[in-house]
Amino acid sequence: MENVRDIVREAGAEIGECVDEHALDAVRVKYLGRKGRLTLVMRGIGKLPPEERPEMGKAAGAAKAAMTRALEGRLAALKAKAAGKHKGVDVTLPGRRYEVGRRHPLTVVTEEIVEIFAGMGFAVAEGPEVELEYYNFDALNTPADHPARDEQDTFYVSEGVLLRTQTSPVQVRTMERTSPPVRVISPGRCYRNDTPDATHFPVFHQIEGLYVDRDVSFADLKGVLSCFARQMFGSGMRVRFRPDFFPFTEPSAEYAFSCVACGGTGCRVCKNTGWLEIAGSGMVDPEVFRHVGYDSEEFSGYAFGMGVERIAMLKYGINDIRLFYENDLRFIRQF
Ligand code: 2NM
Repeated sequence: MENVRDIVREAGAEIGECVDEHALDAVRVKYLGRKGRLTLVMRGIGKLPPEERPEMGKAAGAAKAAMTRALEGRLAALKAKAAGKHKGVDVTLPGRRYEVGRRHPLTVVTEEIVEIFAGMGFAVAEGPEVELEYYNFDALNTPADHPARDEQDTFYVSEGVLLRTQTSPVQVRTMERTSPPVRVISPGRCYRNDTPDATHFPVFHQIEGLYVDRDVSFADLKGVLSCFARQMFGSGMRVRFRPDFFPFTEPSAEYAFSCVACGGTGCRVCKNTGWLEIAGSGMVDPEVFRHVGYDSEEFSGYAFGMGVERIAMLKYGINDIRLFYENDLRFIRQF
């Protein structure tokens, strides 16, 4: 009997010291296994005198039950502890992902156009989007009664102050403070009171170019725009000029590139003409030179403009200008 009580006490102490399931199993085998200490005691009961057997059998049975409970309790505690440990940091989980931003397609195309003209010697000139009516219209020889000045077409901020409708006022400002030669392009945001549709939006982007020097001719203009067309859309590009009218250039011409979709044979994109109208150009009107103090007898210059959205739509095959302004990530992520 003394022996059984010692066995239970020692087993209890050993179980309490177990730090994992493996150690716990070793203790179970040591006491309850086939040759375990308690097992041997129980086997020996049959050899005891008959009157001692019932009491010893009861004590050994109770000892086995207590030991089994202690083993199960310790096992449950070890499992709970192990589960608790993993609630902290699970180093096997993938790291947190951060979204990476990218340039807007209009930024990408603007930078590409700027790079091409930079390669031909043009510097970038920028100016205010909230502009004086003088720089946006008067200095550009636009008559007081010209429809473009109408509140229907132009956003006025106050008397004589408006949101620029083109980036040419930047060029007027550049000429005002520098003497020829001047060779600049002005990329930037412009505003016109247009109802949005597939090809119009009240905010849009323009890039205008200007070169003023002695003996600048229309042939020089044709040269830079042809060179630009080929760098932007490929060596097969052809450029067409047709007479047009702008208040700030004389003579003026609209220019077109051979269709980027069909190469000029005719398709849906070019409405079977083989040509895509890009924008306007011309030789700077002497009236503009007079406003900035240039002598039009000594200097001549060409100017041209183009819509960034138009170029981007042709480059990427986009059929609706509004997509640039919706910031739908499914669209934005493609560039
Ligand atoms: C265009 C078309 C034709 C232009 C004129 C000037 C300036 F300031 F020199 F007079 N800058 N840009 C011009 C000429 C712009 O855009 C369609």
